[in-house]
Amino acid sequence: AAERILHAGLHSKIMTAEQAAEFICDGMTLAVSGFTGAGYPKALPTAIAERAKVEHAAGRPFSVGVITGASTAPECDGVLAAANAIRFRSPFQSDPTLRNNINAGNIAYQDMHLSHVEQQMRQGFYGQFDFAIIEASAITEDGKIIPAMGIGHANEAVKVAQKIIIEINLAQNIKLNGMHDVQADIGTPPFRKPINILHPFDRIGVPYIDCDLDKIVAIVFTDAGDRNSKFAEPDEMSKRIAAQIIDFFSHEVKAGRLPKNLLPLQSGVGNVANAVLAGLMDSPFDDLLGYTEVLQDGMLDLIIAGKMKCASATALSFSPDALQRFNDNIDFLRDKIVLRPMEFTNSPEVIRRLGVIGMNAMIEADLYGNVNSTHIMGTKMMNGIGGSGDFTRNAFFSFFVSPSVAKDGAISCIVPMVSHHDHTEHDVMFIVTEQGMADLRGKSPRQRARLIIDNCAHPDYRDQLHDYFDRAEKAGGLHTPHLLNEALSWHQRFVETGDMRVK
Ligand code: 0RQ
Repeated sequence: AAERILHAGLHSKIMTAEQAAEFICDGMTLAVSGFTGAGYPKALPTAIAERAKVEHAAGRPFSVGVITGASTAPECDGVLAAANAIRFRSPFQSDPTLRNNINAGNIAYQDMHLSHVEQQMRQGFYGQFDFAIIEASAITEDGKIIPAMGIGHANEAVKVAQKIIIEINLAQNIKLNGMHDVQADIGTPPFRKPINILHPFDRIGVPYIDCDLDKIVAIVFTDAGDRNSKFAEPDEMSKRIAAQIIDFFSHEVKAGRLPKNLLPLQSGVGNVANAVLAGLMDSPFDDLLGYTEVLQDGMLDLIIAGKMKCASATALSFSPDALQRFNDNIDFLRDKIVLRPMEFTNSPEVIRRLGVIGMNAMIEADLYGNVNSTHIMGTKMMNGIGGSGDFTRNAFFSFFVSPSVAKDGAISCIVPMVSHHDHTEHDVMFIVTEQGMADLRGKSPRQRARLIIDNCAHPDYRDQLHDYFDRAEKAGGLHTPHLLNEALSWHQRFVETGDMRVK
């Protein structure tokens, strides 16, 4: 373990996770590293959760605020939520125990555009950060922190926190050293400087996180792996969605509106997003580029196969098999993958400059192209908006993908009005389901509605949608027709009967 901490002066800070957890007290706010199941601490959260249980058993309150990069895993968000140790959580999560507690009203959750998080930490919107808890793969001789598989907000966390606890993960490949690009200070408005990324692979910083070593109060070890969830093999549904996007790319290249190697690709979380990238493997496109926040199996395989030249991300989120391929090929991948803080991977400035193609999954879209990515039936949080808004609004092409129905057809993912707005009709360019694709560019709301119903909605719901739209048009208000007392009735029907279909 000692070879992971080359700075001799820091050896005296090494202790067990249980000892380090004693520093954490009720009411504190913690900046915890982690992004989409990578780069989160594995040992310390369990020790903090155990501490919470002891305090609760003694009749004392114990809960903390937790601000991460994005989602973590059961051994971080899960154990803390199960121990009732979280009072506030931001900006993204996907753990079932945490989600249930948020939706039961036990945990206050703020859903945030990920590109906003670091500047809000800097500006003190979350209050004082008592501790940063950061996963790292090593610490160099001069005390530089080498992150692990994800950076997220870790660079900002160590800057703003009063004290720092570092969790060194012995399971992480030591050869990750050199793959990160942590930028220098970009300043604060009105003196903020441009982020000088002109190509997805431009390096503009240093390959480590710099921090005030006096703030480090504890270093703990773990050898637990990242979340490494398995992806489903792309099913027929995902393949049909992917094929339409790839056909569209071919069409645009032929028409001279897209370069032959497309534009830098961003792909969201989940199986469909992964399937689009898997589909590109057999496509005619070469020398692809990635500019994304989460790099999953599909993109890794494109790079290993030589189809993608390089990719920029803030976290590597792999299935167990893909992790093996990553480690087996790490020497080849070192100059093809760069990991940055999420403030940079998700920067509207860079996304707009590079002309990124954004592809994200949705929960539902409405007739006019408004998209809900976060709420089930308008009231219950699923995961969060994550980076989907950063990319969608600033992308060269913004795609939203989803199967046309959920829950065996009881829910239509095309509805009269979305039950929560994450991405407005102004940002959404393409909606794609297994039924077809709607290109919303250059179209008025009413033109969009017919296209979305006919191309994207499931046949079981088309008549019902046309009926709603026809009656809304007759009711007047002919720019964006709606029947206000009926617009959310499909959701209400599902809540009451378990089915959106009119029987
Ligand atoms: O529920 O698992 O209980 O069956 O929602 O649906 O189809 O498996 O889709 O896993 O791709 O997730 C939008 C949630 C889609 C995700 C969302 C139910 C459905 C199923 C999941 P079950 P699928 P996915 C970069 C980008 C926001 C963040 C983002 C997400 C479950 O993509 O969180 O884009 N996006 N980040 O049955 C009720 C509907 C439903 C529905 C599906 N209309 N109503 N339930 N479901 N449609 C990454 C980061 O930002 C970090």
